[in-house]
Amino acid sequence: MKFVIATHNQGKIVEFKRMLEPMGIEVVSAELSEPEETGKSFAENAFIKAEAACRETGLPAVADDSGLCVDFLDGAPGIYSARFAEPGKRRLTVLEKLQGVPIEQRGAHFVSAVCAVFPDGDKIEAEGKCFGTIAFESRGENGFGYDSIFEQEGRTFGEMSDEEKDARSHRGFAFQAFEEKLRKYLQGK
Ligand code: ITT
Repeated sequence: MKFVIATHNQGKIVEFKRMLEPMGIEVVSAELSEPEETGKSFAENAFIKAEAACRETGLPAVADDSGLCVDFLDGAPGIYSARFAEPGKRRLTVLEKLQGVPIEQRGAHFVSAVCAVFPDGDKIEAEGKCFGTIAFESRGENGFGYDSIFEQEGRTFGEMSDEEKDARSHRGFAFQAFEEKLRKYLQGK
């Protein structure tokens, strides 16, 4: 089975491959437009991206809409995580907004909504979340996006190996649920 990966984010491309290839899925990239993410939820935006890629390529397509929700910021940046501040300034902006905030109030979680759309209009949706805290400073070079400021048990995702992150990340959980749903979907075909 072949899926077009509907993302322009390099970090996600790497993780999609890591998660989909062991399921026996061939992942292909394509020159895709970037549809406007007008949804009001992660799930709506994931559908918008997967549906557009499926329509453009005629192939099953899979997308993820994800983000970081910070308790102290009432859940921001949330679905606006990619547009929260200028590229390169997003982590620092979160750290600045939490300056002086004690550890007990630094709770945060990541969300990943995964959606696959098939040329006949069928879709599969799955969601994953993971909980942690916002670190006091950026640490670690692995991963992408907010990984170096999101901490679990004293280490940021940026300090974890790929395997460690995948075993506990929002995207790891979303793709675990997705795999189960895809298996059932294919059985019913
Ligand atoms: P596509 O829409 O093309 O997939 P994007 O980067 O715009 O790429 P989103 O709209 O889903 O993707 O925005 C997600 C934001 O949340 C983006 O800024 C990411 O860096 C961040 N993010 C998502 N998953 C993450 C992860 O596993 N680790 C760190 N940051 C993450």
